[in-house]
Amino acid sequence: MSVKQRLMTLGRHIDEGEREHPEATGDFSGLLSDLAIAVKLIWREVSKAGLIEILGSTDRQNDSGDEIKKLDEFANETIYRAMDHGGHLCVMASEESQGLMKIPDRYPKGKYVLVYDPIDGSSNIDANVSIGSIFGIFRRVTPSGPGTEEDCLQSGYKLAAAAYVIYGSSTIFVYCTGKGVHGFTLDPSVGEFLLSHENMRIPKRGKTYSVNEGNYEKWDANVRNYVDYLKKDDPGTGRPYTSRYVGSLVADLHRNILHGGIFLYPGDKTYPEGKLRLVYECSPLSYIVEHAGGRASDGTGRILDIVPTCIHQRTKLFIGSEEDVKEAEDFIQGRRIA
Ligand code: AHM
Ligand code: MG
Repeated sequence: MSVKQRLMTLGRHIDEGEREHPEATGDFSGLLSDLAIAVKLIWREVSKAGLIEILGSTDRQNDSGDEIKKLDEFANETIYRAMDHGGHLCVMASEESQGLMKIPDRYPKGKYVLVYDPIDGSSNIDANVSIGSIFGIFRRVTPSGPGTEEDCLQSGYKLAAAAYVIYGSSTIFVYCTGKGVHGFTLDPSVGEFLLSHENMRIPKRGKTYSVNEGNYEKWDANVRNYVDYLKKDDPGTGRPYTSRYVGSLVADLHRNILHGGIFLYPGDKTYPEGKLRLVYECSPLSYIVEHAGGRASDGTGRILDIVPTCIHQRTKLFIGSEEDVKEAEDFIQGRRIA
């Protein structure tokens, strides 16, 4: 019989992690378990999305002007409803909700804060392409009572945990509480996430780049230079790089974590500050990538060091293999040209 990976459920992994902290109250593992239930409910809807009337536009726009799909709303509400009464959280914030998502008065307020993107890659929903969810968990900074904006507007380096999910050819839940990055694949027949990717480490350098190159004309010269450089045929250097762009950040990033590479969403004429959101997209993913041995930058500094000033703040993002991101920073800051 061949040696196989330990048979470990997500729940047991979370419990074992908590047992390493004798002072732990069980709050944190309770929170993560609630989150896993929300994810399974979303997975159930995603996997039958073609079968029921969940697809299609609601003919409304979210705060940022993007069209809200029904599945985004379902996921947004499901996560909120799974997390609002456990007593672990004091406040939540989501890409699909304009303001803070308060814990109802009737429920106890906890010491953690949840920020999330319920469905990432939502433009892919009705094309059956992989989509995902992103989560960040902070400790509250206010002492008690309902959480406030201050609790949500924390730099990514203060995260207590982060997770992402991909609803793809299989559904995978990847999480990090500061001790390694671990991936669990859902076995739909038993409804359990099983450990499939223990202690994920991103290669120091990859040979794949992920960017929406349709924006080339809208980039500044430094960004164009960098992408031109990646495409140059230069035998012996690994270039040209392979281009892979799903259009779901989580899916592109997950592939790059496994195989190495860089994802970039730089500033452009439409989004001078970058398109992606700092608080509930870039910070949690940067936390995970750094813990997997990678790097995440806005081109000039570490994503995790940025202090957010509003919940829906955007940022430029260069994330992935350490050497690739460092090289990108050299180009973005004009220290190198192709
Ligand atoms: P979303 O959370 O509203 O789906 O937006 C974020 C997504 C990322 O997943 C993806 O990388 C990017 O936006 C795609 O944007 P574009 O279509 O401009 O390339
Ligand atoms: Mg998103």
